[in-house]
Amino acid sequence: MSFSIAPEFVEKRNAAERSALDDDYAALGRRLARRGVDIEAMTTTVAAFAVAIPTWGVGTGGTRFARFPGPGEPRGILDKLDDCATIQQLVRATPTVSPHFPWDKSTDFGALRQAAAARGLAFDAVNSNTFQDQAGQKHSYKFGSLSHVDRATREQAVAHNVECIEIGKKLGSKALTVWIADGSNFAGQSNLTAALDRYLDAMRAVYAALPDDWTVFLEHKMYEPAFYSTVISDWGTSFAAAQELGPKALCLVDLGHHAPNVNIEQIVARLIRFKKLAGFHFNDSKYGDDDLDAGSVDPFRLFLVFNELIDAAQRKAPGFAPAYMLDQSHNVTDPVESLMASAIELQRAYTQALLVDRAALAHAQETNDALGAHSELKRAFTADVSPILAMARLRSGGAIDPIATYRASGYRAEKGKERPPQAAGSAGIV
Ligand code: RM4
Ligand code: MN
Ligand code: MN
Repeated sequence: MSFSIAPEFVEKRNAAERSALDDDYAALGRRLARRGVDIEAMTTTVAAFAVAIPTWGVGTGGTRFARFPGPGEPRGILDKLDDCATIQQLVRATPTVSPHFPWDKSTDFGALRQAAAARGLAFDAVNSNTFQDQAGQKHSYKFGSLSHVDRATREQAVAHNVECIEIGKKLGSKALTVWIADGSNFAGQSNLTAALDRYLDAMRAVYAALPDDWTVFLEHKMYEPAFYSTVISDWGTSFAAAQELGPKALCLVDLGHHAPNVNIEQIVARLIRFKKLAGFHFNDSKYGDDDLDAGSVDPFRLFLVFNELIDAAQRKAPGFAPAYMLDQSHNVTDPVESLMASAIELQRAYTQALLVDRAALAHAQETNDALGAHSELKRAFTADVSPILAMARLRSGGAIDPIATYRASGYRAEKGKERPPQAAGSAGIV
């Protein structure tokens, strides 16, 4: 029997923290009521917020220099599901899991779907991987995959993506995320136009394999592992490609995949405007694709992204239904703790964005009151909404303080005993 945190343990911790929470919640409720905001309605909305956990996020990540594995790392997809279920048990905002293939390959995907359901989880978008060579693979991706100069290599990459769709159908997914590492390291190495043409041609074949109710998410990234140019380098290229492919192709925004100082929230607004926003890979960054924990470097930027999302949701922007996923690499923390903290940070930004008085903001904008408009955002951003988040968790059966509860449960130490270290694992991004 593998260890899991007993519900009674969570209840006991909650009971000890309950009266302080009730106090803080009542005080915040009074404060919000003065501005005509009903805290109860807010808590109900916040309790419905959900973000998918990436299976590769529950393993310890690494850099190109080293990886420092932690104790009790997941050995395969079932262990990963156990960790995801623990996150969901305590946080109650992460009911889905986004798998990556072939990392999460299984011999029986029907059984895998049931294994997830037995843990209260479902599968979100499936991710393909043509950025690594797999054992026994005929053609190497060293010089690209969907945009490779060699047709047979491109066909192999297309076949892998089609296989991911087939797997996703068995898992109950409705979307495929395609990120390619294709690009070049030297000026002149690649014909920039021809590489994009080959990508589009290959993606047309992937697109053709999508079931009617599926979408494909195109994920752009400016650099790494290719350092001179990447084929799908930015949101403009992603948008143009999605436009050419058709209505089922949408653009995914990974927060770490942009040029420094780019206005990400404006990109989000543009994609919403043109009905091409697929959703997000949330994380945070200081320099590039750092894959740091969401909200850990620039929580204001995260808030501004959610500000655009709430704006779109409230004005019922046509075609607006973004998928929320985390995509992080946890190198120095317990991944379960990082993912819990990140899900809470997203929920916090979401709640703060809900607090923006849209009518007051619009009035300030229309009267050219720049500071008034900005102050409206800052007022919402600086509100401490923690009691709403904790109450939403408590009412959904989660923990008032997920990280403290997790630490006190001894989960990681138990997993350390159950899951002896492996020589090489599929966990994490290395
Ligand atoms: C990439 C990108 C993809 C993720 C891989 C592991 O930088 O963010 O979404 O699948 O990393
Ligand atoms: Mn990503
Ligand atoms: Mn990335």
